[in-house]
Amino acid sequence: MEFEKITELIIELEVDDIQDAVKEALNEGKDPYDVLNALTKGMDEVGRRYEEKEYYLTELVLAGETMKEAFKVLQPALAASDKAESKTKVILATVKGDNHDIGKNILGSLLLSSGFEIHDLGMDVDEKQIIEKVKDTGASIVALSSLLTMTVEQIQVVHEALKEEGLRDQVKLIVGGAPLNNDLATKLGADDFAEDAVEGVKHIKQLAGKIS
Ligand code: B12
Repeated sequence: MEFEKITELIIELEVDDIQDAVKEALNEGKDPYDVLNALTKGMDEVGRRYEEKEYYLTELVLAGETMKEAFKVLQPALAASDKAESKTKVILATVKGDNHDIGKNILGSLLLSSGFEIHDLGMDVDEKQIIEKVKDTGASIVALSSLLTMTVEQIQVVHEALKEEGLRDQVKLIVGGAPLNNDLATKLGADDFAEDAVEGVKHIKQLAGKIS
């Protein structure tokens, strides 16, 4: 199974064929992270086509579904490829008003594979749900995703709410998503930003004091 073929299946929205292709690649001994890379490349192209108005919302939804199918097969392979580490608790959420969860889910899967304990609150999550979860779990990391320019300020809302509850010093806040960068993340009160999910895992390991 060529990586180009996997990328193509995402671009062509082949929701029924993607699992077999991923399985085949893994059976051939391909590195699960290379498979992830091929899938992500496909999503990048889907995004480009959407921006160029070659694809519409229907295609975006299908691309999301295709990605989710692929992940059902890829996730266990990613988990097996990493050694489990001690369980730092991470709360994951896409911010209020935002219904994009593919990037967040990839980060979640990679973190799970790296031995983190994940509490995924889903999408469109407000600050109250996050506060409640921090109190419930005693999590030390909150990882927020925002894909819409319109919703990035929700990061500041969460930062302020954590401060008000006296919880801000107990948790590290890391954020990601296309409209964000290091400067903006800092301005919004976050401790850290990462460009993609693989970098995100590295940063979260650092924040958790697992690597220096
Ligand atoms: C798929 C998609 C959708 C799907 C989402 C399905 C789902 N379940 O997620 C659907 C169809 C629902 C959708 C809806 C909309 N979308 Co949309 N969507 C996209 C698209 C094509 C791909 C996003 C994606 O999944 N990428 C693949 C993943 C793997 O990448 P990612 O999300 O960027 O995540 C990576 C990194 O950012 C990072 N990361 C992400 N989160 C986090 C968090 C942390 C802590 C860390 C460390 C890292 C990290 O790691 C990830 C993996 O490496 C993008 C275009 C694009 N090129 O990004 C537009 C895009 C994000 N959408 C856009 C828009 C405008 C919308 C709509 C408003 C459209 C509409 N008119 O209704 C709605 C909004 C609905 C809502 N309230 O949220 C715009 C946003 C523009 C902006 N800057 O505000 C974009 C950029 C397209 C465009 N150019 O116009 N969309």
